[in-house]
Order: sequence, then structure tokens, then C-alpha cells
Amino acid sequence: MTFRSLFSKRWRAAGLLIAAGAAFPASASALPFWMKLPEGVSTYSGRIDGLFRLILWITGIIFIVVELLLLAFLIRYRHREGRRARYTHGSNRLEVIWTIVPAVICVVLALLSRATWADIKQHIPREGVQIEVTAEQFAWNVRYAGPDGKFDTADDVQSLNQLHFPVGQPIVVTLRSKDVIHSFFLPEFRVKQDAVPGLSTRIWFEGTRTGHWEIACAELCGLGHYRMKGFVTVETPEDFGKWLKDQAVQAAGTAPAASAPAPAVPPAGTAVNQEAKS
Ligand SMILES: [Cu+2]
Repeated sequence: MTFRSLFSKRWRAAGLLIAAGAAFPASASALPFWMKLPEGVSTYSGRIDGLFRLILWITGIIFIVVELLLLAFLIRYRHREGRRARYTHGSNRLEVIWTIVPAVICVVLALLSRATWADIKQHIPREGVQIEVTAEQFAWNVRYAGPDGKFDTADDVQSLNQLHFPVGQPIVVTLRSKDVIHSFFLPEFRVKQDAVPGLSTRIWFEGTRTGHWEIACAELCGLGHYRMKGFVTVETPEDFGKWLKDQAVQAAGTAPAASAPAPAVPPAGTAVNQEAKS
């Protein structure tokens, strides 16, 4: 079998069929049962999942085809007594095809994801509930404007590793970091954004139902990275308002401790960090 015959009509037909299947978005609407994503609970989780599935199908099929070809070549051109190596320049036509096809796929994916990217990363809702999240080794400091809706006033509310917000309203988080790069990850909301020291990054999301989930740090940020966990509570606007008021009253009642609220999770991470430094 020659190099050329390996890419005979039969192979080309099979390749075209696979490419057509991968490019057809309807075929990308489902994932195998063992690849289930966590439940999506934000307004844009469905759009992210659609893009994720489409890209997974395309790259998955290409991966399988490439690995099968590799295997075929390994067997076909293995060492045999008496067989001599032969110089071949290769095929210009094939090289042009496998350069253009991935380029076209990348451009199509960029065009398909453009609107979603703009809605999530560029069009931050003006009327959203403002929350500040500051990451540090190894905790999430959360700050709310309090009942007056303004930051840097006496009724600001702070919490450690506890993120509360109302359902059905856009939430705008200003993300910062005190020390190293962390990554604010809300898997069920399809939110993942780096928190970079010296930068304020704004992100937004909107919960579609009430419930409890977790915040994870998705950036290896030090020895305590594995336990840099926070908790998300999505509640009705009434419950959220009540919680915020209670927190403000509590903070006012313990004025000297207001700047350092009782941690919900022991900040043992700090100790580990100091150990690491010493
Ligand atoms: Cu971290």
C-alpha cells in the first residue's frame, strides 16, 4: 500500500462523513451518559454547554481519527527484515487540506461563540447586584454594599467563604486577589474567572433557581489550594434582603469586630501558608 493509496477514495469519503457529522450542531446536542456536566443553574449555562459539547464532539472525533491513523501507520510501516527506508517528500495537497480544515473549523467556532462571549464577558448589566470578592491564600472574602446599596459606608457587610445572592437578578462580581493568582469557579453557574493581584475584574451571572452550591479555586495557588472552598446560597430576593439586614445588624452590634467577621470556616490556610514561607 502506498502513501497515496492510504488516502484512497474510501478514506476520503469516511473523513468527509465524519467531518460533516462533527460540523452538524444537532449531533452535538448530547453527551454520553458518563460525560454529564453538573446541573446548569445560570441564565447562560445552556449556551456555554452547547458550545462545550460542539467543541468536544469536533475535537473528540479528530482525536479518534488521528489515533487510529497513528496506529495504522505504526503497524503498516513497522520494521521488517530486508525492507529499506524510502525518501518521500509527502503530499502538498494533504498538507494544504489539513491546514485549511482546522483553520476553517476554528473560524466557524469563533463566529459561533462570538455572541455568547460578548454577552458574558463584555455586556455587564448596569442594574446588577454589586458584590466584591477578594481572594487570598486560602479563602474568599465577600463584601456587600449593605441595605443602602453603597460600598464604603457603615452598613457594608462582609463574609468569609459565604456568597449569598438573590435568584432571578443579575449579579456583578468585582474580583480581586490579595496575593497570588486564584480562579473563582462556580461550576454550576459556568463561571470561571482568574483573580489577579493588582487587577479588578468584573464578571456577571444570574441564578435561575434557589439552592446551595460551592465555590472552588481553579488555580493551583499554594499548599492550601485544595481546601480553598466557599459556599453559594441563592435565595429569593426577600430572603436575601433579610439576610443582608441581619448581617448588617450583627456587624453593627459587634462594631470592633466588624472588619474581621467570625469566619465560617477556620482560616487554617493562613497557618499553612506561613509554614510554607518559614
Ligand atoms: Cu486559590
